[in-house]
Amino acid sequence: DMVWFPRKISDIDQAQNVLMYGSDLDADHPGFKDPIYRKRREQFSAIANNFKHGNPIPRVQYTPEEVKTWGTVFLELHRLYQLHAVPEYMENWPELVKFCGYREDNVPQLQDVSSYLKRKTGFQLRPVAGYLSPRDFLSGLAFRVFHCTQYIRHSSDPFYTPEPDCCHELLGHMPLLANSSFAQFSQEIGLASLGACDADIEKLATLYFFTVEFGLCKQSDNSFKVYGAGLLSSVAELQHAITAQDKIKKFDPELTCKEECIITSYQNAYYYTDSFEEAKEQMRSFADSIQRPFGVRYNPYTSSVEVL
Ligand code: H2B
Ligand code: FE
Repeated sequence: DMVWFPRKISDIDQAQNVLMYGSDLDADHPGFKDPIYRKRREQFSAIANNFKHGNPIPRVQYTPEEVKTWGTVFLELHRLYQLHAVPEYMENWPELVKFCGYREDNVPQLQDVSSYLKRKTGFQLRPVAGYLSPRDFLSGLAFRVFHCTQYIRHSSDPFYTPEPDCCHELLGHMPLLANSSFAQFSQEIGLASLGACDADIEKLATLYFFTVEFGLCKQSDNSFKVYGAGLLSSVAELQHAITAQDKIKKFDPELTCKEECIITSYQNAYYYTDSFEEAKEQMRSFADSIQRPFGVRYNPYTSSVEVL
């Protein structure tokens, strides 16, 4: 039997398996002992759980404390981007400032970013209550839907979060989803995941992790610049990755897909390609090697997947 997967974009309403946190926080989470934070997180969970494809994403009035946490992260990272982010990341920054309210004193609204991306690369955002299952997360990418958390990390530790939050999404992921080559790369990983067996989902999730979350690109002067969102949203690990040159290896899907993803600490290794185009080519041939008894083709006119 074929495993179920979304065939049309509204089917994503049925692919919302949140694995961790959601409204119940784990004991080692910095917000666990803070009843006000937990209560606040329930509001964000309600937005995500009530969301249906095609709805506008509700706007959130962030509290002064939340805006302060955002501002702290924003300022520190923005300084590092000038030095370490790939040019493709910086390219769209002025538009994010202009159209989406990227400022130290303002947390951008998901709906504004979603409208901007839709115009730019066809990507749209969907609010999610926490860490989504890799299968569901990847299937969203097949339709150019990016699941985005809307809550912000706990104020006690602006530079650390054990789970994705809106600082990670907005600063780490959004600028590159506005790049058409990167958007296509993301969608191709997603399409390769549809209906794949669990073992292949795990390989694709690992490749996603070491590219989209932790990847680097070699520049024409042989230096490395960062495009991975996990690095572009972590002050400490960004500096670590860029100075640990012996840990930077050439991306090779066959080998990289067997590496361990470390969620709560620094990676043992980071992977680079010479360009997004190269990562895309390599991912494409890897995806072709995945055994599926059917093919899929995305129809952009109907936002649906044809099974061949
Ligand atoms: N869920 C959420 N909310 N944000 C992510 O960035 C994310 C996710 N990443 N689930 C996924 C898993 C990714 O690391 C891969 C595909 O497992
Ligand atoms: Fe991420």
